[in-house]
Amino acid sequence: MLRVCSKAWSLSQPSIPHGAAATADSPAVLAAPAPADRGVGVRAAGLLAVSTVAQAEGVFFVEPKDGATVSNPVHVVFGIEGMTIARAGTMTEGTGHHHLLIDGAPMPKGEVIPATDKSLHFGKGQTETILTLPPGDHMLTLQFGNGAHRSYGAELSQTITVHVQ
Ligand SMILES: [Cu+2]
Repeated sequence: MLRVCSKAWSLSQPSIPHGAAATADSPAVLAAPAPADRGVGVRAAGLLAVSTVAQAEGVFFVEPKDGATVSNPVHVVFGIEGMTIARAGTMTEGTGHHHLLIDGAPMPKGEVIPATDKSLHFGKGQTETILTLPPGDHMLTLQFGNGAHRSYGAELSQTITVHVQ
């Protein structure tokens, strides 16, 4: 009877010496990883659900799609869920306008988005634009900001990469 137990756990624990004490310990050793794995699985599923909801209620590129190969002129269409588009200067809560950062990353919440040839404001409430980009890979970040051009942060942004022919 002792030999049967010993064989069962020795398959995965070959270094544990044979004996009554080791056999008694082994079921606990073997059982421990299973609940831990399930815990990780539940946490991972929870995170996935949260990020899916965030994407559905956030800012996104309608086109081009992430990883797309495009040619000039590049037609870019902006999407937004859960916020209302308003002209620059409108300070009503839950409103703002789009900003397109060319080869730029999302901006921290509250920071004023600069106005440059690589940081474009759509303060009239536009939801699309046409760009001419140098050939090669480019990162495009759509950043939603309030009426005073302050960033709503990474949660109201999307960054994609496009390959310009
Ligand atoms: Cu702006």
